[in-house]
Amino acid sequence: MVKVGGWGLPASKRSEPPFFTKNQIITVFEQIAILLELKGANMFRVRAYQNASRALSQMEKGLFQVIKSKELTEIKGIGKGLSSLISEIVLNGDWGKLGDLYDEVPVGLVEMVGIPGLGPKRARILHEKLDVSSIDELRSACQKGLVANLQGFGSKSQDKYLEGIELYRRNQGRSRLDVGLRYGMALKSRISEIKGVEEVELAGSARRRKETIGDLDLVVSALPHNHASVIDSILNLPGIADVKGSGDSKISLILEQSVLDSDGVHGKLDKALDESIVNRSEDATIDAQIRVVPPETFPFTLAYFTGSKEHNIRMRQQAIALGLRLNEFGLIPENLIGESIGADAAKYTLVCENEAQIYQKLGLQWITPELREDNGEIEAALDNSVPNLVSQKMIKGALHNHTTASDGRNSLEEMAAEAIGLGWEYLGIAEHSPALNIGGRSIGVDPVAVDQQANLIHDLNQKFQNQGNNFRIFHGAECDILPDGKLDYDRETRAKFHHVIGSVHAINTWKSRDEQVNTDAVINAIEDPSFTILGHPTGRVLQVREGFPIDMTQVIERMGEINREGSLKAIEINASPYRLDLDWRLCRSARDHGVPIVINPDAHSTEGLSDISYGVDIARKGWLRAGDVLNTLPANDIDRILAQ
Ligand code: DGT
Ligand code: CA
Ligand code: ZN
Repeated sequence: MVKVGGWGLPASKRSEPPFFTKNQIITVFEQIAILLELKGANMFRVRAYQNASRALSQMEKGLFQVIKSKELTEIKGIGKGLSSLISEIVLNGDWGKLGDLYDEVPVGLVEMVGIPGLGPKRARILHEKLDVSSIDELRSACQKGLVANLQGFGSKSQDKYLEGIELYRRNQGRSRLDVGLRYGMALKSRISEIKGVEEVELAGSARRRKETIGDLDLVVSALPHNHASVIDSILNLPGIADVKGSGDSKISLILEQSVLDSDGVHGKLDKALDESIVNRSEDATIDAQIRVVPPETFPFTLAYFTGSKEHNIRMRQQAIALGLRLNEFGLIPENLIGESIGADAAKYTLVCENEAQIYQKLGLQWITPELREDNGEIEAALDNSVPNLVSQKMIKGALHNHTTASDGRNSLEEMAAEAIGLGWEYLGIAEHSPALNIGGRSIGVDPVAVDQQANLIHDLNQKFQNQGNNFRIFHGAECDILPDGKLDYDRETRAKFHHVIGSVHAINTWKSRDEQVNTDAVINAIEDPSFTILGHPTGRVLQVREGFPIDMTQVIERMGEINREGSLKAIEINASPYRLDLDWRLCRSARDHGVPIVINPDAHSTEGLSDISYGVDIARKGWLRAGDVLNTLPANDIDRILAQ
């Protein structure tokens, strides 16, 4: 059996139909398509599984219902053969011969498909021509130059695979923040419904809002006489692929996608994410460690497992200096503790009803989880100067979003309506400029279309005004920063926009160049008078590719200078969970240099606008206050500032 995270046929946990859920079948069919491609099967067979899996994910009705009413064969994309297989799976729990396929393909080959930029077709060729059957063998073939010499591959592919392997190894077993949070929130919500549970919180890196999550940590409070039944109920929740371990107070689980499905109450998976970006972590599993503790221990256990480890070490030192011992069980005076250890010592603990009281007893202001990275938060808390961080309700709009005029999926009106629904005062549209090519085709907006969009925006704004609606659209552009540091469009066209977001997109060119050359080019673009906001500054895509080399310190310093001279030059936190770029580690430096930050969802659809929440998380993690974030300003102020 293939043992790659989340690969293989699931086992049914039910004794009557439906034996498997729609999502389980979707996942298996996606995997089967990949296995068939790796085996070199007929492309029609591969497509049949791909199409069926897509049809299932777009189907709105419940699968069991559709099967019972014999409507499955009427669904477009599901052929006759697969429709009867699906019925077998759901009604009898029988996957037919699909299990064999998992045994026929070498595990290493499946793992290779997890490398960003390497699909099943090419993995098969590498296997056949170079006898490569694992990631390690592929790496050594690349290092020997064998891949570069292979027909149809070349040294570019070889370099790409080497970088992809590096990235894969580093990210192995980690999930993007949005994926981790969805699973985590779903599990939290399911646990909160269990009888006997007093309280449940997400801890660990998810609570600290790291850009990627290794495993989930949850802390559950329950009265001791309920522990056994609570643990039993948790083990019987849907969405558990495997139980790695379970004791009196600790459970270690592997969660699969079905923790999310059912009614949407427990969190839905957004399958409509940008399909141009390979996204494997959605199909993968995620581990969860759950601790069940009595209510009086809960705040200590929560604080401990929230981490970070570095923050905990500082907290413990703080305690020691006061003659106290801090651990996951309590805050215990050294002179009382004697020989007792662990949970036993907890009976001597000082009473803390919540986390804030733990911090208070250590002479500290409470520190919000996002800041707990030992980046100066302890010093700030000692000094009563923990910053008052920006929050989502302070956001009044966003400036970087796309519509169908470039590569977005929704119209201007639809995007505006969604923004109004979010309570925003404005929406900035910033379509791509003509230089941006995807698959040899420009997806940018030419100067004529720019004027058309300007008129459309003018009319819509007029309409909002006539309706007494305090909402407006700002007409910007996401203008390519060309490799030579010039901006796309001519000066006259650029002058028409409310704001110009300069972004690097020709990433391969920039990646192959020297850091200083890139830094100079970006600074050159920023110095252009029309330039207002630096979009996704490094071009990274989390778990897919690193950004291009650039010295952000120089960029931030130069932007600070220009701001002091009176021209607005802001940096975006691109809030798409694929990017989260500017990195949170650099936010405070931008702030300290007087460079405003704009949190932008870079939405390509109405749903995309709500990605703003991840950007706010990252801004908070980067110590930013409302005053550091441009789009906490009301529309009139933004209008005035952009007009300068
Ligand atoms: P992850 O899962 O890799 O994304 O990162 P975390 O931060 O969730 O780390 P994890 O899951 O290993 O442990 C959760 C928290 O438990 C961690 O942030 C701090 C605490 N913790 C774990 N091991 C230790 C340790 O050896 N010492 C201390 N002081 N704290 C620890
Ligand atoms: Ca964790
Ligand atoms: Zn962009």
